[in-house]
Amino acid sequence: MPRIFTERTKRQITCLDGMWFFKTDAENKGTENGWFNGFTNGEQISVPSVWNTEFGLTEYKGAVWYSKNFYFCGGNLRLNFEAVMTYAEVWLDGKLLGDHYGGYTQFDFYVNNASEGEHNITLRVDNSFNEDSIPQKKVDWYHYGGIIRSVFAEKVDGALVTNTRFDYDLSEDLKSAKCKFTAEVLNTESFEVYSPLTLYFEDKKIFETEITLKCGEAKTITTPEFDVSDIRLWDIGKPELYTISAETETDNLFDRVGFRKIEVKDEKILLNNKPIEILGVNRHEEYPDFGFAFPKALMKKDIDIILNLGSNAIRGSHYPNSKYFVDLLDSHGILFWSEIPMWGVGFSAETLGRPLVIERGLNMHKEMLKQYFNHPSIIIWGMHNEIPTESENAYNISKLFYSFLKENGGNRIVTYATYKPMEDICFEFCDIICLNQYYGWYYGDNDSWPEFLKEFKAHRNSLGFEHKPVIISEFGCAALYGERTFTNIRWTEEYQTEMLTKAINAFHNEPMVGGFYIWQYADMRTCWEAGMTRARGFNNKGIVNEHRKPKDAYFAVQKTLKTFKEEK
Ligand code: ADA
Repeated sequence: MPRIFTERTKRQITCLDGMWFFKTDAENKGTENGWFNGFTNGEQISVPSVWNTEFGLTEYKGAVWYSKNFYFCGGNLRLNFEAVMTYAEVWLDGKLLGDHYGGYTQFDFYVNNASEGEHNITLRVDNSFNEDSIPQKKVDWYHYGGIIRSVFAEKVDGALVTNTRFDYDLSEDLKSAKCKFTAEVLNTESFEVYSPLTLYFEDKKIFETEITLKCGEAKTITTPEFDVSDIRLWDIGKPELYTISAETETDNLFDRVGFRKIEVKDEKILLNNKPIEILGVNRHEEYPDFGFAFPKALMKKDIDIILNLGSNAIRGSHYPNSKYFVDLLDSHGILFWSEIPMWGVGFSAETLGRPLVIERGLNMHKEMLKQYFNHPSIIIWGMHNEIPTESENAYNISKLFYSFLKENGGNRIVTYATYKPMEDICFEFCDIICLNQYYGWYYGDNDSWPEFLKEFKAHRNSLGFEHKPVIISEFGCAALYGERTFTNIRWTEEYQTEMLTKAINAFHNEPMVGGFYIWQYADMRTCWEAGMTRARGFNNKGIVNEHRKPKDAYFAVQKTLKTFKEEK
């Protein structure tokens, strides 16, 4: 799926979305049978999609193959995959190009001097799990598999601009900034290339140099520091954006940036030097009829529904969302928390010590940072969710991820969500303490919140972290859409309404709490392992159902958030 703005104008880009030939490989015989040479008959599937919405494949886990012929005009080719669930191996005309692990981030391959004419691209995609998988088999969402975002074939020549990164440091009064602009360039030709490289901020040329790249060489070029004055700040509901671009003789890359300052000071979260209260929702990028191949129109609709609620923040639980969605957040002034799918109880303390798990986790952070760095809406990098943070292995992994994200992640809060507030030993590795708690659902009742907050505050202070604000990163309860009774019992809309409004008021009245993310925005399909205890096989804690129909709680939360605004 392209971005919401034009990213490149010098490349010839062909979108390979549409019908692909497809077959399952339950016996794992495809490689042996030479399927990587391509197949262009039999069943077809639409790309992007998840195979689980096809007849007979709802519960299929394992290997599948995709194959498609396409016309290429000749020259150097880039094959660009926005996201494939979960492990992908890619062949062009029977030749292995490489592989990629991790279902929610982009990856690519370059082929030098591809001939003009028809080519075949074939993928083996595997969504099965083992002890080194991220996430592990036990998650509370559905085990979808497939090419979930778009695929592109691009003709590339000469010195390529492969990525940009815009760093800035705002002045005290936030009126000007010292900036640095970095461009990554690459030569995929079989000969040395030479090109001017020009970097622009809006229409202004800010840096010009000449680059020479040997065959296969990549370079990272950073401008000297430059000033931008009279800054229009990016803020909640005030999405001021600027365009940056990098250009060589044969290529260019545009992106959008915004200036904003996020900071944690004396128990408060400050955005652009002003305290904010995060009024957020957790959102899975999932719709049961399309799985993770989430339609663009529904992204826009979700944003409209969430803004209409009075919310100012979304947590992308529990994986990097489509860039198209994050673009929409940038241009609507909504705060975003982006995290990797290192989810929960699936991870034992032992698993967290496995070298491949650590390596994959770090690599997922690296990819997320590189691909999402310029988005002003991302104010939080999330390292993991509900892992056993009472263990030494969780301590070590948190330390590693935290130092990587603090060093390379720009002006952002780094945190993780814990469900073990009293046993957690990793609080030194977060800028704000984020708690997932389910009073009124799994334990306690709807009146337990003030007492819990009091106890946790004493605990936090006893650990010496009184300066760290707390966010309730998850709280909620299930309500079946339309389920009402005369008695206020669990699973009903009135119980959910009471639960959420009591909790939200308790958070709002406790100065230590810097905000909350309701679990969750919309009902979503969950996997068999978790679904056994979940009505309909869905996680029903949405304040809208899976078709985005509002439950009573939606309007009650809307009303509560309105009163918070009126207080100001
Ligand atoms: C956890 C988890 C969520 C969801 C939630 C629930 O906190 O992080 O993904 O599973 O529990 O509904 O129980």
